[in-house]
This record gives sequence, C-alpha cells and structure tokens, in this order.
Amino acid sequence: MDKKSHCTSLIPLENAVYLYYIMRRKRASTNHHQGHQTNIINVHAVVLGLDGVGKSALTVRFLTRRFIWEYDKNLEMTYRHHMTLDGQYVALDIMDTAGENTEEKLVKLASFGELFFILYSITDRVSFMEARRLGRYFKKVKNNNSTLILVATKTDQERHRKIRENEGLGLAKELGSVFCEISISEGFTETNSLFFDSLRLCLNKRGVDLDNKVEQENGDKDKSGPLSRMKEGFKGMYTRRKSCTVLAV
Ligand SMILES: Nc1nc2c(ncn2[C@@H]2O[C@H](COP(=O)(O)OP(=O)(O)OP(=O)(O)O)[C@@H](O)[C@H]2O)c(=O)[nH]1
Ligand SMILES: [Mg+2]
Repeated sequence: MDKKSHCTSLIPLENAVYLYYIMRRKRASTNHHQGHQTNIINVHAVVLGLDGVGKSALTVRFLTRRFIWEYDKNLEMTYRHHMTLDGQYVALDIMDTAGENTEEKLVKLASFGELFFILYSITDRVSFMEARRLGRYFKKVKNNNSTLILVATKTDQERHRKIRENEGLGLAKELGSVFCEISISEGFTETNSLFFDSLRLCLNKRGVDLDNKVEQENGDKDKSGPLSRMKEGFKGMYTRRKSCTVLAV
C-alpha cells in the first residue's frame, strides 16, 4: 500500500477516538453514581523527538490500541482524551509533534506542556543525540515544573540496536527523568502502562491525591508497566508510594 493510502487511516482514527471518548464518558458517569471523584483535571502532554522515532505510533497506540506502520510526517496533532486514573477523571491533551524542533517551537511547547515524552529509537544514534538536546532544554527552562519521560523505542529491532540501555539510563539520570525502553509495535500493554504511570508521576508531582484502590479500566490492572520495572535502575531516586512509582523529589 502506498504511503498516502496508509495516511488516510488518520481520518477513521478521529471516529475511533470519538467512540472511545463516548465509551469513557459513559464509564465515568457510572463512577459518578458510585461516589468516586468527578472533578476534572486537565493535563497537557507533549510527545517529541527526531523524525521517525515513533511519536505518532505511540500516541495513536495509546488512543486506539492500534499500531499503524505509516503516518503523515508533517501532521502535528493535538488530541483530547478523557480517562479515569485511579478514580480521578482526567482530560488529557496530547500533542503529537512533527517537524524540526526549532528554538521558537520549543518555547511554545514549553509553555504548553507539563508532561513531556522525549523519544529516541534504539536503532538511531542521531535520535538519541536529539533526545539529549531536547531533554536538556526542557530540564533547563521548566526547572522542576514538569515531568520528563525518556522513552527508547523499537526494542523489537534489537539486532539493529545502536544505543545501549545504560546510555539511556545515564541520560535519564542526568535529566532527572524516568526512563523506559519499549516496542510500540509489539503490543498495547506497555504503551498503555507508560501513559498511566507517567500521568501518576505528573499528578503526584502536582500534589493530587490519587485513589489506588479504584480498579483501573482499560486493562491497567497490573502495575508492572515499563516505568515501574525501570525503578530498579533508579535505586534511591524512586520510591514506591501507594501502588505507583513516584519521583522522590
Ligand atoms: N519496529 C518498530 N517500528 C516502529 C515502532 N514505533 C514506530 N515504528 C515505525 O517507525 C516509523 C516512524 O514512526 P512514526 O510514528 O511515524 O514516527 P514519528 O516520530 O511520528 O515521525 P515524524 O512524524 O516524521 O516526526 C513508522 O513506520 C512506524 O510504524 C516500534 O516500536 N517498532
Ligand atoms: Mg509523526
């Protein structure tokens, strides 16, 4: 199939996102009747990194559970996604960025975002260098008012690996971020847990008290997501509170 016909998959995707949103609203109103928290918290997330690292793949995987091999390269999209996280109703705005990360663009992203997913591919050293540049920038301009998540993608391409896991860990330590390696193509669970764990970190940082006793929808019942597993690499920096991994600041 040519690239263009693949790209049209973004049109039905809008319907899928809408349906997903309706279903979640239904569940949220059920929660309301059961007496759970119903105030809405808005979180602005930004997905960024060099071209081709999997920004759109990650975003679309989380929103629709689907993996698509080709996306429109110049398409920058912001999605509004409603979800419940540990009993808390969250309106998550996800900006899937595209194109060159100029200084001017980074200034805009810094003012928009609170949660930053900085991606690189384990198969591409240039993408790792770009992730380092972006991470250093947001660490500097956002000071401690943001949550940085360093995400190494394409672990299913192990034979083409150029960046060792330790290099990713080292960069994450420098940035004060968390770190995980995932394959977006191989399954939905890791991507889903990555978003849920990251939102927990972000809201914990804001001081939001999440209720871990509420059973998660969306298959996020096991708390063994990529970030939770990576805590091993951060002994001393992370501590387990309630049922999620939180940054000990
Ligand atoms: N094997 C494999 N391929 C992946 C993975 N994630 C993304 N890809 C593929 O990598 C290519 C680029 O992914 P995109 O999601 O378009 O990357 P992007 O970062 O949005 O790229 P731009 O929009 O051009 O900046 C696509 O063919 C994806 O299907 C992964 O985990 N494993
Ligand atoms: Mg893209």
